[in-house]
Amino acid sequence: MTEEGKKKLFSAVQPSGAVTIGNYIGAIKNFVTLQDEYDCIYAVADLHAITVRQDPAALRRNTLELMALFIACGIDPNKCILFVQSHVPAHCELTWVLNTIAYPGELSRMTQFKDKSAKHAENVNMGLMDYPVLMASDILLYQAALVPVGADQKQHLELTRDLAIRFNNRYSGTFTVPEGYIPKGNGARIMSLADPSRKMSKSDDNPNAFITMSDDRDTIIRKCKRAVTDSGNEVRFAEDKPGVSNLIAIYTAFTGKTIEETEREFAGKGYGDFKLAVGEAVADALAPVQAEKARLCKDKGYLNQVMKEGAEAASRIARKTLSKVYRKVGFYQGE
Ligand code: AQP
Repeated sequence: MTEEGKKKLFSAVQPSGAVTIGNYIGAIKNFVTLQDEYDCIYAVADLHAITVRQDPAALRRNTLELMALFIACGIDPNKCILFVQSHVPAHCELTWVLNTIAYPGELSRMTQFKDKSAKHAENVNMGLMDYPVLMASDILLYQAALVPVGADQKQHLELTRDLAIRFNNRYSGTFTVPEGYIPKGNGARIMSLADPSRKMSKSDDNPNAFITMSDDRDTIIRKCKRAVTDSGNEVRFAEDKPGVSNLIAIYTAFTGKTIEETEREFAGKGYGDFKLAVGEAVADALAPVQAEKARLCKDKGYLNQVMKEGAEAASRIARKTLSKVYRKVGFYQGE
């Protein structure tokens, strides 16, 4: 499990659908890179997922599959703590306390709350508004110094820092104030293939807007071929070319090539050749991950064991912080 002395790092992904290459490039890819340097704690955020309506059977399946995907992508349960958020009750308990120092005004101003409220107008629930407080609890429970997330989560991370500072000021130093680890430049925010002005999201109604980590080769290539591009036919990374720039970001993330190398590689070639190459690069990179994930999904006993051990290890750290918080706010704990 984790080692003493290293800085702690926390992050999570919601099992709210099939994980996209946006989630992978913005978050999971970094989870793997950082696991040797930090004491890493990664969760499947099922408590967050129910802030929008989920089919219960699909949620259970997605939870197991996400755990398998983490491992198939290279996260090593012997180096990191891997667990399911609802298996550690301290997340809900700390959320309650932090709710008492969070203001409705700041929560209703969050971009994700506004976007998701508009998208799920029939189900604007308190959990949706409280999402960032639960996220703050996730991070602060583990005294995480670093949080690898995509750029879309920057605002929530800022709120986490505000809540930590607010609590520390009111009750004396309790929480580590975390820093974000957001991929630099083009990988931070992968955009929708159907509308490059919106981020790629696993809950998008249009399946052509995203590539999932389990899409097969033909589907990946078809989606890349259909991706919305810009006028002209020059493969160049530029602000006035959001569609092509997004495909370049995806291509560089999966091939390890730079933007300049990519522009040179496709100089004089049209969008058609480039889109095919993007599709092939993504499919080639995902094939071994998909095979490993399929193997792991057949071994439920192993996945259950990882989750159980992960929840136990996470609980040990979380309860320590929670008991400190309870003491600070004045809850009687027996003296
Ligand atoms: N398009 C993206 N580009 C880069 N990073 C992204 N992330 C999400 N979308 C992109 C990062 O993935 C991690 C896990 O995200 P999440 O599942 O916890 O929630 P999310 O940000 O709300 O992701 P989705 O795909 O948009 O899910 P739904 O549709 O269910 O809301 C986070 O670190 C996030 O930054």
